[in-house]
This record gives sequence, C-alpha cells and structure tokens, in this order.
Amino acid sequence: MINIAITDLITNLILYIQKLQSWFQLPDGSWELGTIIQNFGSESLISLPQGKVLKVNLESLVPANPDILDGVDDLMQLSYLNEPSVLYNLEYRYNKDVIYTKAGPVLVAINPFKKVLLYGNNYIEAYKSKSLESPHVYAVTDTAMREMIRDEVNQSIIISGESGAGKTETAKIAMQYLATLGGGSGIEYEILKTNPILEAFGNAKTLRNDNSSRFGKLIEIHFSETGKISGARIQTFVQCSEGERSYHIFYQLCAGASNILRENLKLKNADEFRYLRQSNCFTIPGIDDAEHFQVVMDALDIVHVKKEDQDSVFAMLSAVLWLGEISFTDIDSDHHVEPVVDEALINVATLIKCEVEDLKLALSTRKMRVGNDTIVQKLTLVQAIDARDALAKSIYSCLFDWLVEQINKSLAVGKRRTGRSISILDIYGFESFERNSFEQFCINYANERLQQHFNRHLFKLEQEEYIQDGIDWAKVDFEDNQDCLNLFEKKPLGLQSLLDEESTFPNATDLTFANKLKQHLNSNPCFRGERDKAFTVCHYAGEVTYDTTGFLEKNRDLLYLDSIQLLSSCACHLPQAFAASMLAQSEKPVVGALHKSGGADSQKLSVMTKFKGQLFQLMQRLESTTPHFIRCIKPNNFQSPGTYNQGLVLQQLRCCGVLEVVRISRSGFPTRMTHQKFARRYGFLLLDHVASQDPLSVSVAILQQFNILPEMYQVGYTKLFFRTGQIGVLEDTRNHTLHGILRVQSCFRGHQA
Ligand code: AD9
Ligand code: MG
Repeated sequence: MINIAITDLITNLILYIQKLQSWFQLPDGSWELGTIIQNFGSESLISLPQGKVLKVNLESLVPANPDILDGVDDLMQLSYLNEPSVLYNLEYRYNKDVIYTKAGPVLVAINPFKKVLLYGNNYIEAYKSKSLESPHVYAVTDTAMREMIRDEVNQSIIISGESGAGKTETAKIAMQYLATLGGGSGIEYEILKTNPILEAFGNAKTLRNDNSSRFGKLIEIHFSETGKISGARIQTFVQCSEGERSYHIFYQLCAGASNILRENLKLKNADEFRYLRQSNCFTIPGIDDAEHFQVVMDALDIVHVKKEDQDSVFAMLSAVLWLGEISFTDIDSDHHVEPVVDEALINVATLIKCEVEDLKLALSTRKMRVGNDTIVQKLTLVQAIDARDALAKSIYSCLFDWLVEQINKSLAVGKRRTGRSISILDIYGFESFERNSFEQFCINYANERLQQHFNRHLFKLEQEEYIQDGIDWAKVDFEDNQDCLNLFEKKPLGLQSLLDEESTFPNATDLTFANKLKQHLNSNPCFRGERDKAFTVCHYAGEVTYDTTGFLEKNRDLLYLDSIQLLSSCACHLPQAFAASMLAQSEKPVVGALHKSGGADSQKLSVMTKFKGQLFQLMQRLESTTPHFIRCIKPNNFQSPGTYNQGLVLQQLRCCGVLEVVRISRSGFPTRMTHQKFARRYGFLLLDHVASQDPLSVSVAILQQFNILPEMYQVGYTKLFFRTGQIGVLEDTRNHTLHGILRVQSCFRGHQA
C-alpha cells in the first residue's frame, strides 16, 4: 500500500514536470483525456477536447499512456496501469470489434451483443497452428490443452461475470474448440448437444438476459492418451430462482409438440397455464420456440435418452403445468381445504400415474411425527397452495437432475480413461442489486471463495517469477479476502452457522435472525448491522446489503414426506426415481430436527449447508487443476451492440477481480526487462563511460544516472523489475533524446547541402 502511495506521488511529480497527457475525471465519473498546458503550484491548466480549458487540482489528474500503447493486447503492457487507462484500452479495442484483451494471466471478454467474425474453423486452425496469437477464448483453450498434455495435469477454464455478460456463450466457444481439436470418436458431437438440452431445461428469460442460465455448471471433458475426447461429466449447482419467464422448455413444449403429443399430454397453449401466465411474457423476440423444441428432441436422441423416457419427461412437464391449475375448496368451518376434483386434478394424476385420491390427500393434509406417533393435519388454503407449488417445484428440479444424470451416463468416460481432463466452469458471478436476498447471499459467498482461489493463483505465479529471479518478494504485499470468508464460515459465530441454527428454531423469524447476527457479529470489520432486518457484508467486490426477508424459509427448503410418498406410489418410473433421490437426500445428517418441534416433517440438509458442500467439492476439484481465467464483461444493460458504458464496465472490472490483478501487479514490480534489453535500449543515454560493458553493469549505471529510487526497482538474476510507471520515465527521456539527435542530424545534413 505504502509502495503504491510512493509510486502515485512520483507519477504525479512526473506529470507536473513533463506536462504529459492525463486523464481528468468529470463530475459524472467518466474520464476525459487532456493535456497539461501549464502548472501553478498544486494546480494545473489542462486542455480538454473541444477546446475546453480547465484549472484543476494536480491530484485529480491521472497519467495517460503514450499513443503507441493505444489498444495493446495485454493491459500489463501499459506504462500506467490506472483505471481510466484500462477502460480506455478496452473501449478502443471494443470499438474495433476486438472483444478479447489480456490482463496478465486473465482473459477479458466484452460481450459484443452481435455476431463478430472471430469464430469458426479457419480461426480454430489459425490458433491451433499458432499463426494467430491475439487474445481469444481459443487461445486460452489451446493453452489449456497444451499444458494438459505437457505437464500431465488437469486443467480448468473458469468463466465468470455478471448475468448477461456472455459466460455461457464463452463456455460454448471453448467447447467448440476442444471438440474440433479432440474430435474423432463422435462423442464430441454428443457433448455439444448437451447445450441445447441444458439451456431448454435450465435457462429462462430474465430482465437482464433473454437466455439466462438459472444454474451453475461444470463440464469436465476427458481426453485419451492421444489427446482425443473420451467422455465428459457434467455437474450442476443449486438452481437460483426462475426469471421473468419460466424455463424455456415449457414454452417450447406448448409451441412445438405434435398433435399426438398434445393430445396425450393434455397440453394447452402456454398462455392458458397459470404458472406460465404469471409473467405475462410468452415469446422472446427472434426466438421460435417450436423450432427449439425440435432441436431439443433431436439432442435428446443424440445423448441416448430413449423415446419412452422422453415421453415421460414431457409428461412430467405437463404435470407441473397442470398442478398450477388445481384449485381448492373449503371443507369445514375451520377453512381447511381440499382440491377440487376437476380436469386439472385428474390430468395430473393421469400424467404422473397415481391414484386421484392419493393426490388429493397429498395436497390437503400433512402427516407429522410427534414422538413415535404420526398425526395428520388438515391444510388451510395458503398451506395447500404452498404444498401444491412445492410439489411442482420438486418434480421440476428432480427432473432436471435426472436429465443431467442420463446425459452423464451417455457421456460416461470409457474404461480406458487417462484421468486427464479440462473442466469448464460457467457459474454465476458476483451480484449486487437494489435488494439482495438469500440467492445473492449464496452466490456472493461462492464468488468470495472463487476470488480467493483466483488471488492465490496469481500470487503463486508472481511469487514463482520473483523467486526464480532471486527477488525479495516479501516486499510485495497482497490483499486477501480471508476475513470475509471467515465471516461466512466461522463456527459457531459465522453467518452460515447462525443462519442454520436459527433455521432450526420453529419460532424464529427473519427479524430474530437479523438481530442475532447484529448481536454476535457487529464487531467484525466485514459486517455491519443495518436498520430493520438488513445487514451489510464487505465483499472483495464491494459492500452488499442483504435483506433477511425469506432467509429462514429459503434455507429450510422444506421437504414434505407426503410428497415423497405420493411420488413413490406412482406407476411411472420417473416420479419413483424422484422420490428415491429425495429420500436419499433426507437421509443425510440432520441439520434441524424440525419434526420434533412439530413443524414440517423434514430431515433435509439446509440449503446453505448443501450449497457449501457442493462448493467445497468444486473448489477441491479446481485446486488440483491448472486454472485459466476468463472474465466476461457486459458493456451495457440493454443487450445492445456498440454501446460501451464506462461506469458499468469499471464496476464489473472491479467485481471480477481484473482491477485486482492490476492492483496486485502495481503493488509488485510489474514491468520486467532483461538486463540485455535494458542496456541495449537505454545504454546510449549514459553520460559517463562505464568501466565494464556487461549488461548488468550498464543497467545499474543507467539506474543511477536517472536517480531511479531503490524502492522503485529490483535487480534479478536475469531481469530488472520495476514498479509501475518507471519505464515510462525512461522511455520519455529516450524519445526526447532520439528526437533531439534526429533534429541535430537533419540540421547538420541541411547545413552540409
Ligand atoms: V447468465 O448469468 O446465464 O444470465 P451469461 O451466461 O453470462 O448470463 P450469455 O452467455 O447467455 O450470458 O450471453 C448473453 C447474450 O449475449 C447471448 O445470448 C448472446 O446474444 C450475447 N453474446 C454473448 N457472448 C457473445 C459472443 N461472443 N458473440 C456474440 C454474444 N454474442
Ligand atoms: Mg449463462
């Protein structure tokens, strides 16, 4: 930190003396490029575009890079690694449809929201043969492939970014490259076909993305010894809530089912189902749902989901839709209800193949264990609707998991597996909205973990380079987010333990939970209690205030034994399989003995605990791989091409850690040059004769002559390491001197003539 302060001081001094081009921040937060005309004390006169001249405080200026560095491939090549320079460089490229840029080891991808001519076989060939090396997903994937073969170490490509930033598209682009390079057996074709299936069942339109993934995904692609794809495995992560429209597959089914299928499944139009009517959005501009349905059916064939299983899958979807149509009627003066026996109830029973009476019972009563006895409680309208919706949700989420399992069976890695793999992670990025709930709490926690993984990896890379060159790397301090992780994970007084504990108390409310947090965590610097039921966490990417409304309910995720019993009584194998998997889950250690206290009859793990378990498994798998990071950036909130909103981009660069990479480099010695190159480039500037002409001695003499402060550089075995901006000074002197020499030469020539 201190080092950065010194560097900043010095760069401002240089600005002052040399009157360089600088960035000036306008009141709206955007930056404009200006030239310093004159300096007076702590103020400068700066000329901005369109002839504006302003008097500004020198401290408000940030140095700009020389023009020759406009649009460099790697942000680390910039002499000045400040925010406006990074923003400008990315925008410069984006305006030329160059959407990929490196930030040291990280690939930054800015969503073009239009077709860009950067993909396809010709590009793949060019990256494969290394005739093209500009930053690209292909280049990252190629490096992963090479390192997997060279080092015999599994690789991972970790893609993150906000909703709509382009993660899923990027993952598909990487898969396409791997499929082309490692293709041959035909399995690559199956792997690519998992995308339309998972997107149909797992994606929905949201305000931020017409095709938003409502689940996180890790796809592990396995290779044989000859570098050919031998199989794959997909793992999905806890689904977040649906979007503005429900999952695509419902609309696709309603629009695309054949007449026979419609008849068999008792299908209506999408706008006639209550569950789909809730959003009042039935079509997506430019998307033909019926056509997509055909694509999904073909893809199901390709991944070997049998025709009769496909029919069962569609029957489950229709059952979910018909569940929403079930209505209730009062049966006594205490307002207990039971389902009306009508078309809806009968259709659901027919579709899942259960007795109408059993379904009626499951939706109107709840069995509870009290001690060793079981008592049956009648449901009120609100409870019955909850039970109905919960049943629909569990059928759908079990169906999704079942499909993933089928796909995994179909892609299973053969016996001759080498164990070498490349995993592609497409997972929700950090989220901070006006109102943040339990979903954001989980997602941001996961991102905090991933960020730590990212920091450690970068730190390790830096450290290795310093050690190799004999540099004292203790002088480089890195920030860690361990404090924030502790706030989440510490037992018994961390956010998660307190949440789980409170979730087990039947009388607890969101308010008692919020108060408990305030009581125990207020002294934690990463935590702040807010008014009412809210609290704030200081994440690495910024502060987020969470509203605890619904936290306990969502964390409990009640599982009704009645539903499990109903599903296991069905004559169709799919609901039976769902019941079995739900039971298997409930047999895990109990988080809260809800049943004892007379609440719902459930022994399920809390959602947070399950989420954390999955996350830890994921992290463990990632730890054993060499990671490659891709950060996707959304340039505007309108899903439209050609608009680059600086503020929005800046905020994401912060959230996804790109500015952190820049910061880490700034706090270290980011500019490196071999002794030879340094001596060759600047040696001619030496005024005094140097006794020994070896590159190291020449280099040291240059450093002395230019009074480069000892804390601004380190001399390694082979290279010189500089703090950011240092080389800029030398470059300027070199340029001035060269210009001077050229001028003198041309004068001299003119004189001779
Ligand atoms: V979410 O967190 O799942 O809501 P993603 O996955 O980050 O989100 P997605 O990949 O779905 O975003 O991209 C959103 C849209 O941007 C796509 O539907 C495309 O229309 C558009 N996009 C993204 N990347 C590219 C690209 N490389 N070329 C062209 C793109 N269009
Ligand atoms: Mg996505």
